Amino acid sequence: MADMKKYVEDVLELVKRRDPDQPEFHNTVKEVLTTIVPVLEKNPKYAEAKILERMVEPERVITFRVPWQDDKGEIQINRGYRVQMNSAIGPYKGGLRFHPSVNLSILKFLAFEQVFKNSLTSLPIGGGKGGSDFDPKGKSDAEVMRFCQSFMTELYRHIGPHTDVPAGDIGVGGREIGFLYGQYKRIRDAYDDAVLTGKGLTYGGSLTRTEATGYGLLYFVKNMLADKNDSIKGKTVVVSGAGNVAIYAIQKAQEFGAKVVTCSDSNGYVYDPNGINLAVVKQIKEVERGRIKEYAARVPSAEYHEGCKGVWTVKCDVALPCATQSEIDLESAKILVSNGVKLVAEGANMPSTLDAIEHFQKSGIMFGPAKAANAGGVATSALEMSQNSMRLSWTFEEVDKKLESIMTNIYKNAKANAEKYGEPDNLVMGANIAGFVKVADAMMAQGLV
Ligand code: NDP
Ligand code: 2IT
Repeated sequence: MADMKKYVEDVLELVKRRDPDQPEFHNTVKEVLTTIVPVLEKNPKYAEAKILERMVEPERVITFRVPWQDDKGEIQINRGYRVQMNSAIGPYKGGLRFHPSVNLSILKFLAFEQVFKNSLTSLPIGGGKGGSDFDPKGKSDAEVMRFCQSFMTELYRHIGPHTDVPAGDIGVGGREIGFLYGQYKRIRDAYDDAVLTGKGLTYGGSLTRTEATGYGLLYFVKNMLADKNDSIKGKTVVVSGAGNVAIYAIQKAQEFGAKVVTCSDSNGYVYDPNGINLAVVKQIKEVERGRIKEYAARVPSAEYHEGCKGVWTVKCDVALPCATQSEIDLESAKILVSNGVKLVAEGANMPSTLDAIEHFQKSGIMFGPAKAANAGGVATSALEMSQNSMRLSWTFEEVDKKLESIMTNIYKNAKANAEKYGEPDNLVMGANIAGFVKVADAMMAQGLV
């Protein structure tokens, strides 16, 4: 039998040689490929068909110029991207990120993750990701609109309800999706509402999509704990971030009876021993688009600390990273473990570095990997597409119920594969294997794609 460890190492070398300047992409490829070796050993057909070499090469990468005019009349030029990674099981699907740090390495990592995440949802969606190095912070609504219109003036030709369906991610929420959809519709002269998800409720959006990633994370955590005859009720929870994912993770955690004591943004974190007052967070972040520092000025029991890394020094039972990639490094993982954390589940995409994950696993911490734990957002996006196609809308309760059952299935599928391949507590391996097999089989069935 061919040596599959060697095969994986060779593919990793190939990826590094081709794109030496893409560390985030290297990391995610390494995370996925090193954990699926047992499946490759059982099924040599994947190596023979060069499935891994195919998967690490995006089907298509588009980069484009985005010129726009700011409120002072000055012309600004940003870079736009769409990475169409894999369409084996459905149209490319995945968010758009607007953040100054956006580059091809980050978008390829996100698109690669998205392929396996979307496969896990059991819904017919392929994987993609896009965005821009545009920074929406401090921009007026009019500037954001002009940027979105210019961005879509190029992007529209590459997307469509049966081709590629973008949504939100960091820096892209309901406001941006509205501007993007308006411009798409003008250019195409068609009410293709299933071309974007995360739309507003008055023009084809789905109830529960706003809440879905955060709620889904907590449904996943509920399943993890239920397997150990435990629940989150009464537990102390540390959450990072104060954006879409963090806010609705906090909301559901509180509903489940947990005490959430932190949230954060890229400047710092707040610690509130009385439990985070979510109405205040929503007012600051969703309404005023302000900084989380404000929270401490409004809530007397809270302390504000500069620097976002300190959030992992707060003692907790459960840690839910919901801000961004690589926010938990080995040092933070060690502090969490020595402070007695029992469970870590990822709301953000790849928030834990590879050595941090290894440390959690070695220490016997329950670990819920991003592509399984945060799949509720994209799953609900797929439900939005279904409703658009059917020209009807489901109630909040209907969508929420479907979301919960999808998250339970993802958990069970990841767990079953972890057990099948001999590492019952390794959900990283279980999720990667479950996600991989479906995409690989679809690629095999479709010939040389
Ligand atoms: P938002 O833009 O709504 O919020 C992002 C939050 O993370 C903000 O509080 C932001 O703070 C903080 N943040 C961003 N960059 C950094 C950084 N470099 N260091 C520290 N904090 C940072 O985005 P979302 O909540 O939608 O996304 C959060 C994470 O969840 C991302 O990893 C995203 O890919 C992932 N995700 C999102 C889904 C969705 O449906 N929206 C679905 C699945 C995963 P600041 O305001 O200072 O920038
Ligand atoms: O990372 C993600 O899964 C998302 N940002 C959501 C993508 C989507 O298409 O809803």
